[in-house]
Amino acid sequence: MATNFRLDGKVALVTGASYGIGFAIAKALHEAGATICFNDIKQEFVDKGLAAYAEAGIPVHGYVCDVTDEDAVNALVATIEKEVGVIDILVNNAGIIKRIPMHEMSAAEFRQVIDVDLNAPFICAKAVIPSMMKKGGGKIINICSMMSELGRETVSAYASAKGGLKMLTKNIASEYGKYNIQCNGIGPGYIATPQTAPLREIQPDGERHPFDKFIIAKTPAERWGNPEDLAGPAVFLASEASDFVNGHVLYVDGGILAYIGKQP
Ligand code: NAP
Ligand code: GCO
Repeated sequence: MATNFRLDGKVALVTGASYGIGFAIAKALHEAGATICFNDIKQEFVDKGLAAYAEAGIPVHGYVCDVTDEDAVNALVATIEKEVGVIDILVNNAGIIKRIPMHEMSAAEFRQVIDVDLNAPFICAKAVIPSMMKKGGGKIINICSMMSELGRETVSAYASAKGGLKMLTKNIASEYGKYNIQCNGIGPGYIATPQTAPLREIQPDGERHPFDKFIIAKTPAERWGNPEDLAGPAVFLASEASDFVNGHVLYVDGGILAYIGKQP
């Protein structure tokens, strides 16, 4: 049914979803009927996540797993299949950023960002695809970025990874569309989460951060996004309603990519 946005009976894994965008997406998928699994890199973050989901009244399965570790991801997927069921929806959300001028960034730092933001989505998608093929379909949603399209000072590794993730999205769609697997991206604009907190810090003189003002001037909606702004797009891309949407990146950016920006 092209109008079926429900996810009843579906199992979803949202990576790095103890808080922030991942948590909001997991909550939305739960409200649409899916059973939620999430992971985070350390037990203390999983515990915090479990407490946050419990407070929101959402039953979840939480696991410790570093998404860059292929053996650990394969073990996680096997455990979820045994304890919960085959993963129907994978959301590759876990991500990091390092804001360092490129000429000062070490190759090790660059690699670390590529490892979490690009290699890990490959590892996680590779781990779930065989069961999706056997089951007759599945949904993979990669959390991309404005930096899948644009560059800016200090984020060379992040932009390289998120640009690569856009192309990985298209390639998974190309390679597995015939198995009824849809792989799409969500490209959030500037969303108020811990990841972007340094860009919104109030200055010693009480003024808003210059980057905060810059983003408001660049966004037709004239505000930062909230993690909840990604809920509807995630449910759409996880549901039957998007069964003929494949290899697309849905930018949820308040219009940033359409706009030249407000004249100072
Ligand atoms: P966040 O608040 O920093 O959350 C990211 C989550 O990923 C954290 O829970 C983090 O764990 C987890 N994580 C990091 N490395 C991991 C690993 N190796 N294994 C497992 N989990 C790991 O970020 P967010 O702002 O919610 O962003 C979520 C996603 O959206 C990221 O991919 C980000 O790049 C993307 N995004 C964000 C924005 C934005 O404006 N905020 C915009 C566009 C795209 P810890 O608990 O260790 O931190
Ligand atoms: C930055 C930001 C961005 C956002 C986001 C934009 O330093 O420019 O952190 O990269 O997090 O990915 O879509």
